[in-house]
Amino acid sequence: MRNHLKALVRAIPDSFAMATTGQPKTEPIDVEKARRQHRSYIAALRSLGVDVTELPHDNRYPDCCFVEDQAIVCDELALITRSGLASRRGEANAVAEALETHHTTIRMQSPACLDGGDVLHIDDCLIVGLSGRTNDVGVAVLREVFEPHGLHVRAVRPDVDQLHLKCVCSAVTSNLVVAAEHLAQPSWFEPFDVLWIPREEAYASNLVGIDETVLIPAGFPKTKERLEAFGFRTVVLENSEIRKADGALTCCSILYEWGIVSHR
Ligand code: CIR
Repeated sequence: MRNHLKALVRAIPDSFAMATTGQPKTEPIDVEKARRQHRSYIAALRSLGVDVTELPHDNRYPDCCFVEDQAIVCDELALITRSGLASRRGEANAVAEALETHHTTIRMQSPACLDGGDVLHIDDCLIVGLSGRTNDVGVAVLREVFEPHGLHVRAVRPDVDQLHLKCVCSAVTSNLVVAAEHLAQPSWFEPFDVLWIPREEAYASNLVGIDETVLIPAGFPKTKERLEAFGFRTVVLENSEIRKADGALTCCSILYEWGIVSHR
């Protein structure tokens, strides 16, 4: 049985329509709709027994709701990252303050860069993507902080078109990854099992698994079907406005186990 699950989330700022995006801004972000979608996400986490702490938004940082990028938390240790996007670095202070209450926090320093969206934590492995947001020095810091605590760090190189590693894969249980065909490489995930989903549904490879339930974004029927065939219950969440800001489900929380310190 796993430990108690906690999540740190951060409210959507009034400035969310100005969030960073690499996509053409064809349709503007509807901030109120984004807030409704975000509230449903939080409600879904709570309904699954996750203890959620919500930080207030900060309008100076349009991307501040994407807390995942700001810290890597494993057991009692929290590495506060230094985002690969300079305009997002100020977001880390509030996240660090919140984590300091219960964790030993370490702050990543220049020239290291790493976004949490590049770190897939599965069992005792941290698979880290060298994307445009994460550099070799960031990976070295990740190793330095977590390897002495029994975690293994493996660096992989996602396609240049991907914002983060977890745009094409995420962990659904402590032994199973969901990954997009042709965009993720099987060797990245060895020895774990992989449930492959079609490339055209790659956005849905970013999902949140909690026990036998998986939160998935709306609009990806093949992924839903494959997960259900695998025995999971799916909870479908509308995510259109978060997606316009290049966000997905994992990036809206820092989800970590808490309680008994693991056997590692
Ligand atoms: C950014 O470009 O940094 C934000 N607009 C999106 C961050 C999404 N984060 C994530 O997937 N971990």
